[in-house]
Amino acid sequence: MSEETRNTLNLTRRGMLGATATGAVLATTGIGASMLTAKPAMAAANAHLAPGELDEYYGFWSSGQTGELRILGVPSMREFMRVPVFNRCSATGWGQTNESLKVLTEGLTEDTKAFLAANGKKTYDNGDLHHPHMSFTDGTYDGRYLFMNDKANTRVARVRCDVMKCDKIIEIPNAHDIHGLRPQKFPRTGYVFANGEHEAPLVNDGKILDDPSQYTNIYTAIDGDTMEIAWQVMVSGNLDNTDCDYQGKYSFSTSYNSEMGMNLAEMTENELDHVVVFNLKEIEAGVAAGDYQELNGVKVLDGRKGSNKKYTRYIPIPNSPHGINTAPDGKHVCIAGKLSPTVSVMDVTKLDALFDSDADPRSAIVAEPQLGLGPLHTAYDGQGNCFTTLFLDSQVVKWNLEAAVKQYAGEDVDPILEKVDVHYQPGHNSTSMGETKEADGKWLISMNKFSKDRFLNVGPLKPENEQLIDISDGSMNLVHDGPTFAEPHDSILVRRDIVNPSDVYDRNDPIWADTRKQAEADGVDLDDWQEEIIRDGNKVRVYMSSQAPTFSMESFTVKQGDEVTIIVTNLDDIDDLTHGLCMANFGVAMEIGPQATASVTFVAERPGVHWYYCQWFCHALHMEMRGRMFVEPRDA
Ligand code: K7E
Ligand code: CUA
Repeated sequence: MSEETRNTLNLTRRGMLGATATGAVLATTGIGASMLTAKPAMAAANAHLAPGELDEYYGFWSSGQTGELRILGVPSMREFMRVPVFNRCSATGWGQTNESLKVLTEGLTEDTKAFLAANGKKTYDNGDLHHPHMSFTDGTYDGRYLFMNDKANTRVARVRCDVMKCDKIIEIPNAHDIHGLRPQKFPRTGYVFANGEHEAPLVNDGKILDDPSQYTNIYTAIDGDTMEIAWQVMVSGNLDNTDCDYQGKYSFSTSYNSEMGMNLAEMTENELDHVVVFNLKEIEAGVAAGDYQELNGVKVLDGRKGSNKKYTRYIPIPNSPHGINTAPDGKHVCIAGKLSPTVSVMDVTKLDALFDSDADPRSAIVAEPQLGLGPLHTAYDGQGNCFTTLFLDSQVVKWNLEAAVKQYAGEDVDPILEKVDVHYQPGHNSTSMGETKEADGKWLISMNKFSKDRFLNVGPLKPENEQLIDISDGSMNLVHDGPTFAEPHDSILVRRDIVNPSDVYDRNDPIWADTRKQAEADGVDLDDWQEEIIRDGNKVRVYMSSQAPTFSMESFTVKQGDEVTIIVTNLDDIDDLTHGLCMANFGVAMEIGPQATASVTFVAERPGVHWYYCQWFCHALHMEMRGRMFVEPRDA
C-alpha cells in the first residue's frame, strides 16, 4: 500500500498489525478509500472484540444516583456485572438478606439508626456513588479492594475484589455528603481519603441553624484495612475532589466556595478558590500528641485557615476548581479550574517548603495553561501528556505537561496538542491504568453527561454517553459510543492480570460468619446436606441446601405470625452455578452463589400454601426447582 493510500485510509499501527483481517483484505484487494467510511469506522476494528474474545482491561464504573458499582470490559465496553452497594437489588437480595443487611447497618451511627427506625427502615435504600477506586501498593493497583463514596447519605463502602461483593459500609460522622474519594498510593492503601462536600455546624444538633459563620467542613482519612476512621481535619471551604502524592507525604483537595456562601451568587464571588494540602506526617503527629477533640468517637483536628497551620496549607486556584489528578510522573498534580479555562499544575516537590519555611503557597504552582471552557478532570498517558475534559466546549483536550511548565516559565510554546469533540458535556475521563505509575497510554474513556441525539429516542429521560477513544498511536480516535444509565461519574481501567476473582465461594467466607455461628448453635452442619427446622419460640430457622435442580426440602410448615429465617446453602461447586430463592408473594428473593450460604428473614403473616422457587436459571429442570411453605392459620 502506498504511503498516500495509508494516509487516506488513516489506518493506525494497531489496525495494521492487529487481527484486522478485513483491513488487510481491503488493502490487498485495492478497494478504494471511498468505499470505506471515515476514520472512526476503521479505528473501531481495534475496539471490537469477536464473540468469546476477552477484554484487556476491567473497567470499574460508578453509577451515581443508581448507587451500584458496575464492571465493564474495555475496549469492548460490554457491561459484565452490577455490584449492589448503596442501592437495593431485586436479583441478589442486597438490602434484604441478613448478610447484606449486616453490611448495610453495622456501620451506621446510633443517631442514624434511630432516625431510620422512626421512618420504618433498617437502612437507606438510595445512594449516590461517584468515585470508585482500587487499593494501591507501591503506586499501582493491587487487586485487593475497591473503595467508593456515597454523596447522598455520607458513607464510604468497600468491595472485595476476590468475590466482587461489598463487605463494608461505614457512615462518616461529623462530615456531610461524602464526595471526593481516593486511596493512598504509597506505600499502600492505607488511608482512604474522603471529602465532606457540604458544610454544617460541627455538632449538628439543631442549636445552630442559619449561621454559616459557624459551619465547617470535614476531611476524613479512613483505614482501608479495618474501615475505621483514622482521623478527621476541619477545613475552610467546600471540599470537592481529592487525590494524593506517590510519596505518602501529602494529600490534597479541591475546594470551591472558599467564600462559604449559601447561594450561587455568594459561592462564585471570588476569582480564586483553593486547594487544601494535608500534611500526613504532621497530622499523625498531632493525633499522637492529642491535639484533637473527640467527636462522635472520631479524632478531629483543626486545619482551618488561620488555625495553627501545622496540618494544612491553602493554595489559591482559579476558580471553583473541581477535578484533581496526580500525574504518573509522581511529581505533578493537575487541578481543573471549572469556571476558569485553566488547569493549575502543582509540583509536589515544592510542598515541603510551604510547611517548612512558610513559602508563598502559589510557589507550588508550576504551570497554568489555558485549555478551553469548563475543564473538569484530567487523565494521563504515562508519556508526559494530559487529557482534560472541557464540559462547556464538549471536548477533550490533549496537552503536554512539560510544554505547559515551560510556557508558564515564559517560553513561547503552546502545550495544546489536539482536541477531539465528545458527545456531549464530559465530566470525568479515565485512561488505562492512568491513575497509577503504570499508566500505559492505550485507551481513554470520556464520561459524557448528555447523549442528546446519539441514540434512538427513549423518551424525555435520555441515557448518558461514554465514549471510548483510542490514544495508542499518539492521536485521539473516537471509536465507540456507550450509552449508559444514571449516572457514571467516574471509572478506572485496570489491567486484567491484576484482577483475579474466584469462581466459587470459599465455604468459610466471612460473609456468612454470623449465620454459621447460629447454625453451630443449632447443631446444623452448614457444609453438609441440610433439612432442618429449628423452632425457638416464634422464631423458626429453616435450613436447606440446594443442588441443581432441587432444594433439600420439598415443603416445610410454620405458623402464621412466626418469624421465619430461611438459610440456603448452595452445595454446587461448579462455576456459574448460582441458585436463587424466591418466596412468591412474600417479597422475598435472593442469590445463592456456588458454595455460598445466604439467609433471609420475614414474618409469615399469610396463611396458606406458598411456593418458593429457584429464581436463577440453573438447570434443564430449573422450573422444577421449587417447594411449598405451609403456613398454618394462627387460630387453627
Ligand atoms: Cu461528577 Cu467526580 Cu462527583 Cu466531576 S464529580 S464530573
Ligand atoms: Cu436452581 Cu434455578
